[in-house]
Amino acid sequence: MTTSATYPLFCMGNPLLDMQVRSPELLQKYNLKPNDAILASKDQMVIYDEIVRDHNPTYVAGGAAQNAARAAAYVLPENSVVYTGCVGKDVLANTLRSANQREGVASAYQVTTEENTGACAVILTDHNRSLVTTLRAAEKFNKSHLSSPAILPLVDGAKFYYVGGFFLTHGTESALEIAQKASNSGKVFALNLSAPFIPQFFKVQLEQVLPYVDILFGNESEAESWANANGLSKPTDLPAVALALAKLPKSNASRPRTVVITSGSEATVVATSDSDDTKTYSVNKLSDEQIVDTNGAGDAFAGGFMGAYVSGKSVPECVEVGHKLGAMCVGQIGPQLAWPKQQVLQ
Ligand code: 26A
Repeated sequence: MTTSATYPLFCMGNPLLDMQVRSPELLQKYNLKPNDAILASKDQMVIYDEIVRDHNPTYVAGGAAQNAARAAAYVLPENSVVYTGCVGKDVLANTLRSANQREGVASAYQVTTEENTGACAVILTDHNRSLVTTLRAAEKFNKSHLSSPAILPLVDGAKFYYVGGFFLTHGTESALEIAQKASNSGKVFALNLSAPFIPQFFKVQLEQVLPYVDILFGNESEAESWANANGLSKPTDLPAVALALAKLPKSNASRPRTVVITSGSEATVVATSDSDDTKTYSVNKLSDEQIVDTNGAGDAFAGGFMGAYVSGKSVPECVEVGHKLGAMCVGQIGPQLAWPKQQVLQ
């Protein structure tokens, strides 16, 4: 990144290269759920070599927040989105940089020589995707990067922030720094729950960040996981769970918290802290033939929503843009959108 410009939307997460394969056998062999996102256990670490050796994977830029950043850039004017995370000094990182550049995201990576760039094995079966991640360089991200001379102006210059819940596996201090800055200056901080294991196993970290969250994204299984971890009586009642999340204490009282829970092809639920009612927004179901794979669909939704939000659109309009980009992503291989660019924001 060579520019000193500032960008309205600052995103942070784990930059990963996705390695996609379609293989029910791999699900079985590595004991994976068809639809999940996990960190690879020691025993599962051999999956990456096996995929390269035997499965001819498709490589695509991934990393949940980075996917969302590219989706936001899709609907915004040039120079609107910057993304940070930690990569290695390798060709994987170059692939990610190229995708960002092509799609209008400025890469403000921290670069480590200690590890290679992270990777995610994406095992596709039917319309499901199982994500198995090795973070490598991504978990070497250091909070000092955020106050380094090149990055600090980008942090301070932004007006909207988007952080992946996945980042809380190692980077809670950095997430808190951004979240608190945003809250103290009345800017908008958005977080994605990212995966069921985040509210389950990173409950404390999530609790630390939630008071600063203005916009919270999640899907039905993440909402259920949060509800279970917090003892809610009806963990599958999405409107009730969304409302409970919206009503959690909030540090910046100048605007309500908005909680947006997607549910695949079922309706999206939105709750806000200033109301006891929730709203639902139906989703246009795609036919089987229109579905390529579902990897990155939730990120495309969140990124589309954020892009529209940054443009000053209302929440119903943001949901509509999110639905459009989610559907568009499902029609492409992996976390990608349709090119040449289609006009999404009116
Ligand atoms: C910490 N973990 C497990 C992760 C991820 C992740 N991004 C950040 N951290 N595990 C999977 N992903 C990404 O999620 C996208 C789909 O939503 C994958 O790289 C994939 O592109």
